[in-house]
Amino acid sequence: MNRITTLDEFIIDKQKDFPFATGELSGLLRDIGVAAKIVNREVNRAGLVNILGLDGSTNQTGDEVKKLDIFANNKIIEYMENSGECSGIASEELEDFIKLPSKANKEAKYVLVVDPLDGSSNIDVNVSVGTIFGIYRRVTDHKQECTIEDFLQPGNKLVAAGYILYGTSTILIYTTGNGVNGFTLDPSLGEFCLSHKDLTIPEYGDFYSINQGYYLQFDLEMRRYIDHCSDSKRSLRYIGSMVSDVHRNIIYGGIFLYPVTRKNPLGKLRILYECNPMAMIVEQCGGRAINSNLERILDVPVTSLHQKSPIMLGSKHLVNEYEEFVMKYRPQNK
Ligand code: AHM
Ligand code: MG
Repeated sequence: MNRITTLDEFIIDKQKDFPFATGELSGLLRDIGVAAKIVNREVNRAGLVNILGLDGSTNQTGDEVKKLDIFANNKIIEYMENSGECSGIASEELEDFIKLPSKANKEAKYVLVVDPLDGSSNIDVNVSVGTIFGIYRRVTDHKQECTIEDFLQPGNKLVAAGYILYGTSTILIYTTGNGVNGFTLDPSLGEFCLSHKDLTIPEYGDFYSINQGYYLQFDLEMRRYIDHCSDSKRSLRYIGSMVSDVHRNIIYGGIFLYPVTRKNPLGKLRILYECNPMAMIVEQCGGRAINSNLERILDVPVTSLHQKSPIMLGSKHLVNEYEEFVMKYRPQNK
């Protein structure tokens, strides 16, 4: 019988590949894994909150009951504070980044960017949600507190990225820039166990994921591309939860598109918390991620914490095809 490999074992084992590694990144990844288990527990019992009448202002212990995305945000911050490996966090839930105190004699050299619960509007209807995270090495003096410069780095500087999908099972996917691996939570063991080794995305795929309800708000090239997907008898699959939609496309092959619309002329998704980490994972799986100017997402300069971006990512062939449609149909004066 094959012996299972837990997330912790895997992380420690991978660290051996880097003889000068200090273990800080490994520690940080392990702490994210623990925070994910706690968020998972709360996501799973979200439905009970109403049944048990806990959605008022206080819970059994007298604490205020928080919305799940705020709970996830706070839990991740709490774990990072205790870990001592992380010097600051920028979160989709927070207007500004927060600085974490470093442990004595130890200057944390990483910062975390996170969307604690992406797609959280889906929770009340029992649809999958996810956590997205990215880790940057600081660019400022590690002996000082972190600054905004540590966060405003392009995606190509990410040292690690990952997501947790709270679906029919809970899966944690991560990369440190050397391939992608996935770990499924075994509830009986309470451990993430290696389930998707060296994950790759199919080069072709039959799925396209886009909010087609905005069709009339899309630009011409996007409308033509969608028509093409439909003409090619591809299946439209859109959960409205980026992690779930991208995960399916990684496994089966497909493209996820969140373009500019009249309502969101800069796109809707945040480059720091959503686009960059997901782009790194998809690229590491062998796929592509670009914006509507056909720039590689990971090379786009990041100038503010909540910067938005249009994004198209997934199987290489499908993203290449989208690129061809842009070149063919984009009006010359645009
Ligand atoms: P959120 O971070 O507020 O949850 O929003 C992000 C989500 C993505 O997961 C999803 O792809 C997108 O918003 C859906 O948006 P829309 O309802 O406009 O299609
Ligand atoms: Mg989000």
